[in-house]
Amino acid sequence: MRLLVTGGAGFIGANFVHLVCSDHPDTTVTVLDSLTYAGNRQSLQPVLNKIDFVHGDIADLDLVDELVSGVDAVVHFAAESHNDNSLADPWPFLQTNIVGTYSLLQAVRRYNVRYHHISTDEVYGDLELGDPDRFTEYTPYNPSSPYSATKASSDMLVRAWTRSFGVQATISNCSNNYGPYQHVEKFIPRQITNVIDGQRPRLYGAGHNVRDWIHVEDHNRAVWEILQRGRIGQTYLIGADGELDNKTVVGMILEEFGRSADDFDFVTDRAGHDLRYAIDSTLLRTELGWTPRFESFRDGLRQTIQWYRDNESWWRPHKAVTERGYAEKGEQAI
Ligand code: NAD
Ligand code: TDX
Repeated sequence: MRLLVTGGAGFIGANFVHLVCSDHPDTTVTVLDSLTYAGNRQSLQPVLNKIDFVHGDIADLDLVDELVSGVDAVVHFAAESHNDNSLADPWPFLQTNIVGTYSLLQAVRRYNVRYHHISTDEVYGDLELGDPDRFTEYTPYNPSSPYSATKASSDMLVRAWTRSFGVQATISNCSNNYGPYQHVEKFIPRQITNVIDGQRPRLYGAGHNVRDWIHVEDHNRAVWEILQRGRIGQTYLIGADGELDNKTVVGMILEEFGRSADDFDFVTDRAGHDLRYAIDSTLLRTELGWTPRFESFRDGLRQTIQWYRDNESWWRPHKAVTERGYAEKGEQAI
């Protein structure tokens, strides 16, 4: 199979390319990535001799048309992905997440190429704390942030192109990922690298917001299964029953470094901060037989901490500028 992977220099996309190169070496991979602040060619260093890397924008209709004409399938990871940035400046989110998806859909429609769309559980909005409810494939869309609204919009485009034009598409909506190669702006890497630097982790609001954590490898193995055996037109939710509140996660990180679990600062809350996400992945498990391999979050977290300890040269150049960005957005200890 000849595969086009968009956003392959980002966190999840790079991990996906590593997985495909190691587990499915008969697959030819082309990565299309515009190398925004979140893209890092170094994340693909170990496999650069096995793939084609194209530096370009998914919203470039001519480039996308040319690349899609030469492949059997597209897996679309590229996005502006950080909620806090979408609150500060929504425009790049509309351009990449909506217009970029449109550009890919037009090309896969033209060449009848299989398309898998990577999305997020955030399109469903949030759940109450302590509520037994979880998101399913049939939960109504109710996005809260500019980021999640643009992801919801892109999902809607995929559904429309599938129904109206017969595009051979599947969609997956996954919960919060953690693991190697995640940008230091995101919650877990930010706190790990703060602690490595002798700083205190920074918790938004009261730290009681809940996220449903999944290791990036488990997410990507599910994506591969959906690409191979998913039903066209179907949405699959991906989640590993990993609900934890943010304060608990920060406590676990601190403990792994031998520091007290309450050695953190509360800082300004995120505007519109979603309370809780939780995924019911029954469909994926029963229909495609997927199960997560990372059964223990603590083990996955420990491995991730070790990766950040071992790969300081990967994240160090981005740390100070990211922290400056948070300060400029008005983050303050409360
Ligand atoms: P990321 O920000 O780490 O990586 C995004 C990548 O896309 C970067 O390499 C960037 O350079 C590239 N990119 C951005 N704009 C582009 C454009 N216009 N043209 C080409 N490339 C462009 O993001 P991530 O965390 O790896 O997320 C990947 C996908 O998974 C996104 O679609 C996101 O919505 C989705 N998702 C993420 C999570 C999570 O926890 N991180 C959870 C569920 C779904
Ligand atoms: O310093 C922080 N302190 C803090 O308490 C940061 C950066 C975050 N948080 C909180 C906010 C959230 O409740 O931690 C939680 C996780 O935050 P993020 O890492 O920003 O992730 P989230 O907003 O939940 O979105 C993530 O999961 C869904 C990804 O960034 C999205 O791309 C994905 O769609």
